[in-house]
Amino acid sequence: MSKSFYVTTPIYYVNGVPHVGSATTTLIVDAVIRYHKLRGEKTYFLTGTDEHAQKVADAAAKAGKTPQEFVDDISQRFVEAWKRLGAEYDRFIRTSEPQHKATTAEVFRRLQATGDIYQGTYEGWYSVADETFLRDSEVEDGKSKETGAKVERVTEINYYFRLSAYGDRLLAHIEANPDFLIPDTRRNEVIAFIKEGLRDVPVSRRNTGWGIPVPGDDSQVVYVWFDALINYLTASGWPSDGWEQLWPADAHLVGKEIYTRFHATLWPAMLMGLGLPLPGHVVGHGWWLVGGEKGSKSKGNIPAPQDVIDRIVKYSGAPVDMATDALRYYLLRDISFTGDAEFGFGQLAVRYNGELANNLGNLLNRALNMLHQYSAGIVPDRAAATASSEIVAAALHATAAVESALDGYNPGAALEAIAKFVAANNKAIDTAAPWKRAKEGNQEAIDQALYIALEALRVVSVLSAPFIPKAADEIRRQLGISAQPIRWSDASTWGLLAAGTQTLTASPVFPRYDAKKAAADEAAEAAPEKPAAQQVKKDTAIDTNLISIDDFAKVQLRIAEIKTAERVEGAKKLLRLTVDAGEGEPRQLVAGIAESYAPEDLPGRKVVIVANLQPATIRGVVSNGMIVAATDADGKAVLLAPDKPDLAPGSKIR
Ligand code: ME8
Repeated sequence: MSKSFYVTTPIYYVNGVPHVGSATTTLIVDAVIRYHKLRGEKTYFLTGTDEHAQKVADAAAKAGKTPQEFVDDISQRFVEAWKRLGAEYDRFIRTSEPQHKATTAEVFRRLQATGDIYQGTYEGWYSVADETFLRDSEVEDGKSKETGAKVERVTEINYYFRLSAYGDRLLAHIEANPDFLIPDTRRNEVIAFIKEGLRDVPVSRRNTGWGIPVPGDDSQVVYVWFDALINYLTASGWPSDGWEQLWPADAHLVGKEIYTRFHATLWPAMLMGLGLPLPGHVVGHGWWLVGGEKGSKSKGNIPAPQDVIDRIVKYSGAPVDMATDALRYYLLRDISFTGDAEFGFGQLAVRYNGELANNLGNLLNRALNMLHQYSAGIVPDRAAATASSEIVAAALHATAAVESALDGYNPGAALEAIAKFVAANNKAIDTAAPWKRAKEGNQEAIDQALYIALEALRVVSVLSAPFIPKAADEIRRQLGISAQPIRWSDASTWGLLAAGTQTLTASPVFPRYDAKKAAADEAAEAAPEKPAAQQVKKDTAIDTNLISIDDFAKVQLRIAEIKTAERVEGAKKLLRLTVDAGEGEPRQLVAGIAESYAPEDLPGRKVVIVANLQPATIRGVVSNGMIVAATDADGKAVLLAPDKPDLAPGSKIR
């Protein structure tokens, strides 16, 4: 039997309930596994809970429960949360299970037999919050220098693991397998950590009644991290027959704080000691920050996934399934692998409205609406005629980009490629302008434009299925192809959408999220007693949701010169502008400045534009970017101009 593609999440501590941080790692694995499943591969997705921590026993005592009662309850909360998020795991492992206890004892015995585990006395520091032993040099003022967590002095008869013997072998493995550690920045960190010199690590603690007893020595329990890492092997069934169908894991996905010390050093060394193959990849992502600090269970500063879903439902009116997919989208789109990312409802709204409601939702809506208007909702016979369209090449390009991103465990890059492909399609419809062709009576041109858009949406339904599975199904339902199962290979075959397919009338998959109302409600909740005047002032306060320099660098601000300006018919506030942004050809923008500026005063003025904003259609006019303006005390727009009037259009603003 062939080996399954096997990927794991960390097993989460049950000292608190699931939050959007733990949800993110689970969803990354879910997206990767779904992608491999769609490719027809045999897959195995492992997640679960880590139950023997000291902090879990402490939390149980605080709740007035026995540790076992406590972990049974919280573990179930993880099961439920992952089900609600659509995480299709194959096994939910719990370290309090008999099978895991037996495997851990077996690993311990084997490493004792080879001399890799030996007896020694440990006196030093232990941080319960991080469940980590620390050296004197890692402690300052009773706290871990790295995490700030409180430490306690412990003296216990202990067992050690001979980690110091594995430095050279680990370095050799990392060298020989350049993609073992992902991303590169973490690989460099690990190499530096190992080169500093590895020391043997304690692997047991005094038995206080909670944990897996050390085989043959009931006075000790196995150190929780040693026990926890073994879960990945337990799930394979090792050492019973058949374990090679799962082991080695193809990848372990983890957050950065448990990367270097545990998953990239201790765990591979343990496997080397057992003579077992190492996992294919260890992939580490950064943290969601909340107000600049790591979001964590113990601080309670990070929302539960369900709270975010409820909020999306409340402010968009989306059904729960679509709100769930919207949360999946945001977490997978914006989690950073090289740095950290601020979790914020503002940014969630930007992604939701910009990429789901506007970009994707709009493409589906307008393509179906026009198909119903011009062709009774029936897919035209235009596959052959559209095969030379630029969109076909773009579809292949997007598919390749999504594959390479997912092969590298980078869902954000995959979603970016999909969003670009959808935007290219919106642009292609604008250019083909079926509504104009209708006035000319050119049905062939209409059919071609609409076939391209609908077929592109079919491709998008395949590419986006690992990330937003319910929305992908909904797109296919509206396209009239829900009876056909999704297969990954169908993304790269143009023309599969059959002529004559009866589509449904469009209904918005992602209704707009009312970010203004959400922000207003939040402000009111935060300051119910404040007088109105003070609340107005809040508008000018600097948002404390800090962004990183990398986030800022994503916004391309440019100097542009206004060439023409005219009012948009029927819209009091809007002007249609063409501007020279140094690109050779002028670009068209729509700006809400008609109440502050007369069109005839504008040509020749230099302004600042956001050049890489996704195109939007405002009152039927396409806007490629946005002019930035300040607001004066009366609420009027004030354009910003460079200090040097002859500054060339296209000049970058940093
Ligand atoms: O460390 N941002 O469990 P844990 C992003 N039991 N991801 C986050 C996050 C945040 N703010 N907070 C948590 C443990 N995570 C051990 C693991 S594995 C053999 C044992 C995610 O409950 C991230 O994946 O503290 C992180 O590594 C994991 O949850 C830590 O979960």
